[in-house]
Amino acid sequence: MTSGPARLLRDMVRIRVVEETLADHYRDEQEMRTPTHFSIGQEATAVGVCAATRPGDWVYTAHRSHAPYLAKGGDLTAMVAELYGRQSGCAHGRGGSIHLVDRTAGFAGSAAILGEMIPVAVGTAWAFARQGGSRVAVTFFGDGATEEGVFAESLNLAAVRRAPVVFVCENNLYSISSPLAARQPAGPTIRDRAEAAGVTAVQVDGNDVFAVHDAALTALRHCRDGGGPYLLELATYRWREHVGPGHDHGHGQGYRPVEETEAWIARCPIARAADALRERDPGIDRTVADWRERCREEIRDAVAHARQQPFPDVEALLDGAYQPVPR
Ligand SMILES: Cc1ncc(C[n+]2csc(CCOP(=O)(O)OP(=O)(O)O)c2C)c(N)n1
Repeated sequence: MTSGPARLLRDMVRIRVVEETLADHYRDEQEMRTPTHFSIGQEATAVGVCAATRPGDWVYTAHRSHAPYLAKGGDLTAMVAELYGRQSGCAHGRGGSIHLVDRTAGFAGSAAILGEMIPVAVGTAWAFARQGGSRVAVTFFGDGATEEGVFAESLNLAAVRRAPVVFVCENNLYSISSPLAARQPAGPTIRDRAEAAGVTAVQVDGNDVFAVHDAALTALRHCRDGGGPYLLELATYRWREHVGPGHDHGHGQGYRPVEETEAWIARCPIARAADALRERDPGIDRTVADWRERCREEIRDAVAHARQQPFPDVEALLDGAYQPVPR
């Protein structure tokens, strides 16, 4: 039973197991020399949206990249090798966690500069439209990125050109340790700001994978039908620290109230999806346990493989960094 709703649940379970395992290795071994931004707790946004895309659609993300990469079908072995800095990594060991790419899967790239990939996705969408056909570009970013000027410029250009781009804001309330309420005036939401720029926009519960998926299907259809850009503002929450494998609530860091974090953990997107499916499939918990076991083997193999791979040659580190000037 891995079609439709069950597939959405399975994909979330896989991402959760992969990230939990990578976080343990990261903490215990100190071998992955790359900053890691885990999406544990936010799996429904990546899975709900990416499952609504087609293979020809391109996905871009910011730094919180593992979940959308895997949800879009990015190669797990190549991702893990990238985190370990190996030549066989998806960016040849030069990018790390923040610079994932798997063009075969339609995962066009992720980048660390806040807002950087938003205009790139708009440009791609505009190119798709000019080529004809029905391809769509999708760009994931956090609420913090919406405070970059390029976000407003990108909304504007996308609206003027009716570019087939889906803006996916994973609103997890914080930009590192800064709460949204300290950064934005009370009143206009991110959805409101998009609408003011002429972009169709909706707010969705980002921990409800089925609601996210339905909204994403609508957004992508709207783009394919020539309706112009669409923004999904998805309310969600990260369970771990901003960067790194640890938990920061209750550790004296104090920027997130413990009760707030616990309330969001109680709204776990995986538990909620399993609850919703249990009525139709009373055996769902057994199935989830089997998936978890299989995913543990898959990630164990990927880590073992990565650790045997060579690092890039020092002399080759600039390969791909510069392009010859065309004459
Ligand atoms: C232009 C720029 N300014 C600042 C930073 C430092 N920085 C990295 S992540 C981050 C916060 C991101 O918050 P958000 O966009 O909400 O994404 P989240 O981490 O919550 O998923 C900041 C300020 C950066 N990478 N780029």
